[in-house]
Parts: sequence; structure tokens; C-alpha cells
Amino acid sequence: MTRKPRISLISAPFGLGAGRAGSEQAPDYLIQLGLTSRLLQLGCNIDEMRKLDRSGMAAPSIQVPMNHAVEVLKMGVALAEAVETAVTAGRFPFVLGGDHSLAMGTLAGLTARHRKLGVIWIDAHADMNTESTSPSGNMHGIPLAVALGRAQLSLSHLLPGAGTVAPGNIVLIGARDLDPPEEALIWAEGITCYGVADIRRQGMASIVAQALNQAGLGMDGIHLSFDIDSIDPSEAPGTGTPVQRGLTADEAREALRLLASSAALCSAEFVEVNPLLDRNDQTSKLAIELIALFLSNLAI
Ligand code: Z70
Ligand code: MN
Ligand code: MN
Ligand code: MN
Repeated sequence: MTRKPRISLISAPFGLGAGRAGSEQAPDYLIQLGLTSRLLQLGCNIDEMRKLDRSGMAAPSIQVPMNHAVEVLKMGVALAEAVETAVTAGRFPFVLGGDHSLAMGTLAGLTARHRKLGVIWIDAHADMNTESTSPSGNMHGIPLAVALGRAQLSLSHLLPGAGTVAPGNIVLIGARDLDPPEEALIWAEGITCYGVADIRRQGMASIVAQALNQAGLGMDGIHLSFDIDSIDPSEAPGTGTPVQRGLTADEAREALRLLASSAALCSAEFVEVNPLLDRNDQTSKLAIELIALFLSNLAI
């Protein structure tokens, strides 16, 4: 007998980790277009709704030579605390971004509670640059290197007591735009990476099953980080760094439905929707549908 988890819906209206403005508008915009009413209609157990505000947060003392670093870190501190609180209360944190730099806050909050955390990262990118390899200076390109403990910034700068994520328990799905230092790190650490060609060859169901096995091996839980730019720009144009030859919306639906049904999933985030770059709300509407599909299929 499965039960519905109590969801903590954490809105993070923050986009300064990306190179283009607009993703900070996504949480309010998706809610305005009917996200929460759809979730309630589907019987999701929304136990808590929070909207984060970084004003008043103290920035960590570390100096990070990247774009808007102080703002990114303040938001990360606020998010880490909100996620840790949700986990402590026995809720399933669902973070609605915002750009992907938010993952540092989410992962700080999660690793403070789950010492052994697996991560499934669905994204066109690997987000595995460091402060010294980043070609853009944009902090949405570094969260996985930070989580691995390979950057100068670490999750414990955001939340004392946060840990790291082991390379063997990270699985990338949909990656197709990697910078050379990211490729080197993936090879050096032996990180599992399924490209779009692997998905076409093996089918999404098989990829998700392998990802759950690999990410969850010996772990307390698995976090899903979903970047909308994993999907092909023909179906999800509203994002800051679109990359051709992505997942189909149907492949994303299948992945999200299967991941939600796994009892190992302990949290998720959904990032990089940019309403300002969208065409007729196509991406926002797809995002609402995917989030609703995911959250209504969650089981514990
Ligand atoms: C590039 C960088 C990135 C998301 C773009 C791009 C990173 N590798 N991440 N969009 N979500 O600047 O580090
Ligand atoms: Mn990303
Ligand atoms: Mn991306
Ligand atoms: Mn590139």
C-alpha cells in the first residue's frame, strides 16, 4: 500500500545564477497559470507552501569570483535552511526555481539530513564547472562540482553540517553540451552519463531503472534535479541556454512518471524555465504539466 508524501512546495524566485534574466519570474508565473490549482485538483498533499526571500540573509564569508556570487550564496543559505526544515518535518521538498545555482542550496539542505544522498541530474548540461574552469562566470554552471567537493565553494559554506555527494551516486541524463573540464571531471570520477543517443537506443524506462540503481546504491535517498533545457528547444524554447537535439516532451514525461514512482526519491527541484524567453507560454504550460505529473505520481 503506497501513501502520498506530504509535499513542501518551496518557490525560489531567483535567476541571478544564469546569464539571462527571467527565470526568477517562473514560480509566480507558473502559479498564476494554474500550477497549484492543478496540483490540488490531482489530490497532491501540499502540506506547506513557502516563497523564499534572500533579503536579510547573511552571505557566507567565502569570496567567490563569479557573477552575482553574494546574491547566489544568500539565496542558497535561505534555500538550504528551508529544505533542511522540510526534511526534518518529514516532508518531501519540491523546489521550484529559478536557475540551477539553486541546486547548491537544495543539496546543502538535503546532505545535512541524508548523509548518503544519490542525485539524478536531468539536464542538457553537466553543471560541473568550478570557479576556475567556468567559461561564463555564471553560477548555474557549477552546482555539481560544488556538491562533489571539487570547487572552492562547498555545500557546508551554505549550511554548516552539509556534506558532499559521492561521484558514484550521481547520474546525468540528457547531457549534450559539456565543457572540456567538465568532460575531464566526469571521466576522472567515473560519473555515469546517459546521452540522448543512449535513451533512443535503450528506451527511457531502461535508462531510468539503471539510473535509480546506480544513484541509489547504498544511499538513504535520491534527489532529482530537473533542468527544463534537457528537453529539445522545439518543445521547450523558454529557457536561457537551449541546446538542440534534446529529449522529447514524451521522454521527459516517461522519466518523471517512473522516477516519481520510486520510493527512493526523497526530493526534487525543477529549474530554468524562463517565461520571458518563451513562445506563447509553451514551456510554462509544459512545465506545469510535467510538475503535476511528477508530484501526483509520488509514492512512499
Ligand atoms: C556552461 C557554463 C549552464 C544551465 C547553462 C553552461 C552551464 N557549461 N547550465 N544552463 N542550466 O557556463 O558553465
Ligand atoms: Mn542545469
Ligand atoms: Mn541546463
Ligand atoms: Mn557550451
